[in-house]
Amino acid sequence: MRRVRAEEIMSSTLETLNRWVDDVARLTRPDAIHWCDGSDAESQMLTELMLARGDLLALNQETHPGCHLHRSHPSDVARVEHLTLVCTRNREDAGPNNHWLAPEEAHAKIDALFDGCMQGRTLYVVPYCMGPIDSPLSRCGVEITDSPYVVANMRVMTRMGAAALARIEREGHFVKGLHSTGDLDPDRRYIMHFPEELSIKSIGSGYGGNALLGKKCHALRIASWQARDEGWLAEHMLIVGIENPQGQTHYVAAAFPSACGKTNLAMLIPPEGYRRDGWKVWTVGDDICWMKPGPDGRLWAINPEAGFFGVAPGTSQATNPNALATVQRDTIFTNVAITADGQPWWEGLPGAPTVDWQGRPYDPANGPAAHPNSRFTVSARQAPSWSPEAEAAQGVPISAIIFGGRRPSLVPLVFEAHDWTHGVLVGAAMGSETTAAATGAVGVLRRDSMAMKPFCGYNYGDYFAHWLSFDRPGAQLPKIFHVNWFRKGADGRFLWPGYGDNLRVLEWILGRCEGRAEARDTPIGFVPRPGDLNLAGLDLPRAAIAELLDVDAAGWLPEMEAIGEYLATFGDRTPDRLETEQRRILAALAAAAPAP
Ligand code: GTP
Ligand code: SPV
Ligand code: MN
Repeated sequence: MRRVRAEEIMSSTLETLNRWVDDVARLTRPDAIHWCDGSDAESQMLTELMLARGDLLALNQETHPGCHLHRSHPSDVARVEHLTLVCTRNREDAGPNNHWLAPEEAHAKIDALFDGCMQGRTLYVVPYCMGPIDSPLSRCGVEITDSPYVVANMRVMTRMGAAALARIEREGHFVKGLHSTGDLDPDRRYIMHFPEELSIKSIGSGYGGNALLGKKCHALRIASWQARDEGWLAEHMLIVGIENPQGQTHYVAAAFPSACGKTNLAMLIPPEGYRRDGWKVWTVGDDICWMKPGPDGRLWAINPEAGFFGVAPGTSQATNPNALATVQRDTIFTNVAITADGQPWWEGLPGAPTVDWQGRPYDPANGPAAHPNSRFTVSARQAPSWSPEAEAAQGVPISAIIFGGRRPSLVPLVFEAHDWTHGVLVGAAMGSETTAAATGAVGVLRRDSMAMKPFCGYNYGDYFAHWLSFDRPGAQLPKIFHVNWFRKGADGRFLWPGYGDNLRVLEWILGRCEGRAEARDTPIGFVPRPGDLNLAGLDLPRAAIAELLDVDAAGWLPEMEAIGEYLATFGDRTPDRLETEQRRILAALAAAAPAP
């Protein structure tokens, strides 16, 4: 632990790092500067500090040893997409998918807010590594923050401290992230990205993706920009290993929008019959995936994170027992409710809340007891399903890529793209209902290409072209699929049981990759017939299965037209190959649809 006065900041052998810390300290005027080493002693010191300040509350230490509750400001409970900006010299490079400001104007605007904002506070220098410390696929950054809660979360979510600093000093470069909680006024809140400078500035929020800058800001927005330049992919995807009864493990990466099931799929527990047969599921990552073609032409993937920042509500013994087991100890809970004996509580758990997420006595008239975007922060190593390969320096080879979203109608349970180009179109065309993970209306259907709408750090048209560029001689690309766990019946209830039973769909997907599973060809792709899926032991009406696997060509026509209009919004940055593919499918749908 090195705690120094603001004027003594020569704490790294890297001159550019010292100079940056110095410049930031001059601007923000903290009382003290603390270089984080990531040690247990430091973590304990920070926990005690936060307990003393009321930033953390101890939960029931008998049932939940090492667990704490943090309540964020009620106006600061989710990502703020309208205040998240990508600041490139040329506006077109950020694209219509991003909010934009010219870099000089952006710096001036946000630096005015940083001016003196750390007076009375400690400035923490947080060196971190995204990915295993020894992996060539990993990338480092330094976050400067005045929030001990952010430091504590970064320690769980990244490889934070001395080892990361050593790698940064060796490499000589790092992503710069400057963060302050400011005054938490939503009118003085911005999350700005400067991909051309490899830097991030965030002020006015202490919450999740707005403040833990290694996560969405670095590992997706900045990394996607670098990945485009360097020939790899930075994606909003889980990574999961599926071990079959023969003992072979295949890895799958899946992109679902925020709060649409990544953590749950990554930690899936097989249904009873599958367990008996010897199927096992291994978690490699639950939110972010960095992939790069290996010498064998396959895509090799790492999880750049070291922990889970997972959605609490809905996590239960029935839906995600792995997650529940993971959060029994050493977990930071944010904005959950508590029970009379001080245990964390959220909707979906047994028992009863007595105090809600805002610290008020629980009253159903005030809405849910836990905030719908309440979260747990926990080390990935605590998951019973944590893969032995999760920290491998070379990553894991990906056999299938899955896209999916919340689609109450039209979109079948699963289908397979005809080829890579079609698969990129399927990803680009993704739509999903909005969730509580971002501020704003919930349940509104919007396009969310590759689940990256809030996270792609550059023009989506260029991003689609980058995806297409992986299809080249020698490539052994994964097959691409689309799933929809959220199809609803006429009664408004989900048709598919989801969770553990999603393994039935994964089995078909892997069967397709190995050339074993059957399907019927349709204009939107290959779709299983009911007999092609293993539905043994599943109590589901035949009509529900038929509806889940139906392809309504007449219904798809306007959807495919809307996809064409959407692609056109990226102008001449949209690759021709994608528009040609969209027109091909449109024509096939028109031929298949009954005449009106
Ligand atoms: P982020 O961390 O925001 O990126 O979310 P995520 O994609 O990891 O979503 P998560 O797995 O946390 O799930 C979000 C919500 O969807 C939870 O309330 C889950 O209970 C629910 N959910 C997950 N999988 C399924 C499923 O298969 N079926 C249904 N009906 N709900 C699901
Ligand atoms: C998401 O919103 O996709 C999350 C949570 O995973 S946050 O870290 O806030 O981005
Ligand atoms: Mn996410």
